[in-house]
Amino acid sequence: MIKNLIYGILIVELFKIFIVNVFAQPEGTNYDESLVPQFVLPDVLVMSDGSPVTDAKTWMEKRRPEIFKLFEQQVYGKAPGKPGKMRFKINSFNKNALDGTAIQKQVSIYFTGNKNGPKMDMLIYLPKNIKKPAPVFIALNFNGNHTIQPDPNITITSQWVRNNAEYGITDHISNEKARGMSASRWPVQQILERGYALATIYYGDIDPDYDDGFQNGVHPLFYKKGQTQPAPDEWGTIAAWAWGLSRAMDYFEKDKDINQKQVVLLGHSRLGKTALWAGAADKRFAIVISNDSGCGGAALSRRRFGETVERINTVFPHWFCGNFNAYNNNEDSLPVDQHMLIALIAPRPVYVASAEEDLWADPKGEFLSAKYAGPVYQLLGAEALAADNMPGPGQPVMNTIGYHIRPGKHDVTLYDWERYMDFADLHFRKK
Ligand code: GTR
Repeated sequence: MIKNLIYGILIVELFKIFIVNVFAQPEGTNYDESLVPQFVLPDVLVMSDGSPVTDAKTWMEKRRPEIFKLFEQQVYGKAPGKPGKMRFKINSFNKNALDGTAIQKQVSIYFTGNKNGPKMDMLIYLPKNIKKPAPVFIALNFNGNHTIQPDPNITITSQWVRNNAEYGITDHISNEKARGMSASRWPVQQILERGYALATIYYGDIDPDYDDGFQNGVHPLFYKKGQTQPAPDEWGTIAAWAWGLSRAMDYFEKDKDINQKQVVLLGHSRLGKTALWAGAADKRFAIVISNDSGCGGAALSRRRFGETVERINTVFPHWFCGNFNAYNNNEDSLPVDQHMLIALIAPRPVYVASAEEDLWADPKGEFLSAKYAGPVYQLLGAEALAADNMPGPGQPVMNTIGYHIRPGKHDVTLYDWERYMDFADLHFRKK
């Protein structure tokens, strides 16, 4: 009897290990450094016609626009600009939030100015005892604003959300139980204590994260007459999320509590890819942080280590623009690689972070992008990454470019946040 029970448990455990491994390592995934192919990266400081870029003016006026356009046309897709009419509505204001330690605001941002039209809802926490306007961290969230804190005042999103049996979400509609479910990734109290405000928006308000042929979300708002989906060089979902972040920035420009010159944009994973692209596209973001962004984010595509271009385009066909499919299994013909995405942010401070066990996101490829963006930072009078080789776990490197790898899994932890606040302190409070 007991023997059978033990056998039973053993079989279940073995099955679990099998499942975890099958999903973590789709067939053909390379996790072996010695199998990373030889490759030559496009030179960030050489124009497509071969002419070298040796001064800041040529970078800003020629090479940067050239690279930006390549990312637009070949990777993320071109997004529309700021809509002609927008409207902001403060839905709630609580000056005694979090046991009286914080101010909480909830704001709706209407994309077309129409109060019944599409909108995104922003949740803002402001520290109480600092001189306003406050520097702010902004980050999109994966499950709804109500999931970042177990705070009963936060409006539960009515948008489509990912199902999650543990929280009783089975029909893509969130609920009370989900309040605070992602709280470990959002150390609100610590952020406020260090004098930063925090703003967040549910990414599904901008575009729900599934492939529906671009019928929901913000894409249809901008279709030309007769258009039913974006053209191959027009915005996919990552570019749409990035566009939404720029609309958040439009709002900050009107909010006197927020220091619009000190906006730190942070994103994890697919939202780390989004943060980098949003930071490249919109120079109003003062600091950009990529947490475990991996393929299509900070990791070099040409390394083909962990997640690859083909795999990401297959599993998430809505994230990038149609043209990006041409590089499936064909990374060497990309006219860009991801170090050039980071270079687009220069000379603004940028931070790339990895996790030791997050091989799927290729920590070394993330590090190398931060490193190879260095020559552009130097050309603009800023500093390159102060490490030739990858630092050890828990040994952050910070100047204009920051990098760390921490022990552990694909996640956003308090350790990550603490380093990001150190980095923001370094740049905002150095004078
Ligand atoms: C994975 C995807 C990664 C990363 C991650 C996430 O499934 O392959 O590129 O974006 O999801 O966003 O959590």
